[in-house]
Amino acid sequence: MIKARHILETVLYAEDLPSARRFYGEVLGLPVYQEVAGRLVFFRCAAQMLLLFNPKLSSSQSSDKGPPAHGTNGNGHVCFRSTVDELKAWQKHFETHGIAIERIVDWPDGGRSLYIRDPAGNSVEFAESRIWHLPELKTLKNQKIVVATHNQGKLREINELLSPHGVTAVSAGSLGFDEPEETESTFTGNAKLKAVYAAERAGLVALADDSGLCVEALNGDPGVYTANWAGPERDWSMAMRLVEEKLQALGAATPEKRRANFNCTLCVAWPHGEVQFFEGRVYGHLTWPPRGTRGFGYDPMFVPDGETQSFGEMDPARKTLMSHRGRAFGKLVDALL
Ligand code: ITT
Repeated sequence: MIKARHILETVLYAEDLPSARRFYGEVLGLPVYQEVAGRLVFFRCAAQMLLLFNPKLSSSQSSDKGPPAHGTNGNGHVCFRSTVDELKAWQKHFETHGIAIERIVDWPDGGRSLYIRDPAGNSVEFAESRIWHLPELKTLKNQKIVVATHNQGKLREINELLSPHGVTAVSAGSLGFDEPEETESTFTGNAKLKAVYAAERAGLVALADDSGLCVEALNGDPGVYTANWAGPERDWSMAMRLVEEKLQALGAATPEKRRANFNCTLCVAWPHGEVQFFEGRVYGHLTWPPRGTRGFGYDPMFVPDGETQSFGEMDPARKTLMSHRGRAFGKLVDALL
């Protein structure tokens, strides 16, 4: 189902427009985009617009060409950013819900707005970003992307997270790409390195995941070196044993002394070089001996807070609901899907 995501315009009302203009322009530092003395001031605010209307004038607007009337004496207003395809989808969506389209405006400088009313009579607009000469927000929807991981466990979870969103994912391994050496000392640095490496080779958007287990009693180790602790053969039983030996050497026998968290940093690299990051964490404790055969890596020894099962015992869908990867993905979905 289509869902509203980003607000393109926020509208505020001020009868004393000069004072409000000073506040938003000089105190908050927003640049003025357009103004009509006494009637309106439009500010640019990063990728959104802040519109200031004098309600006495905006609510009495009567032309049937421009936007429908809205103002504090009448109705409020909100505008959601939409692509051309989304505008078509919204129109169909409102028709199936029996909601009347109040007006469709094709603006002289390009771009289309579609207006409806909410049940309280507020004006709700859906508009292309270009009505404000703003670029479309990026989306991964209906794109083909490379998943820059050689870890089959991660790949499985990432594919499950992406598939409901119409994203076609191919793995870096299936394209024959080798693994870049992870030379950075932070999750962000390594996630970027892997994503940029794959994006440059494939000429496609790439998604990388750098993750790890951080154990409090071990001062955050193995952290970014989590995979290395499993050796070149990626022997996870050995890696878990190594963590356990270090905990036992410290006499860490209670859950409080065995606190740990998984971190996941996702990096999306666009072919022209831009990168975006999304981070998620899950806190819990380490149990011994390992329990369960589901999941991958250190899952059998990690028990998330509030749960009795380890990630290795848990149903995969339940793990995703609370996991570091699931949380990082939630942020990615909000921003890009
Ligand atoms: P790529 O770099 O190819 O993605 P990798 O395994 O080398 O694969 P990392 O460098 O990010 O990946 O290492 C993260 C390690 O942390 C990973 O190998 C797992 O052992 C562990 N890990 C990450 N997420 C996990 C999860 O959900 N459950 C269990 N272990 C996890």
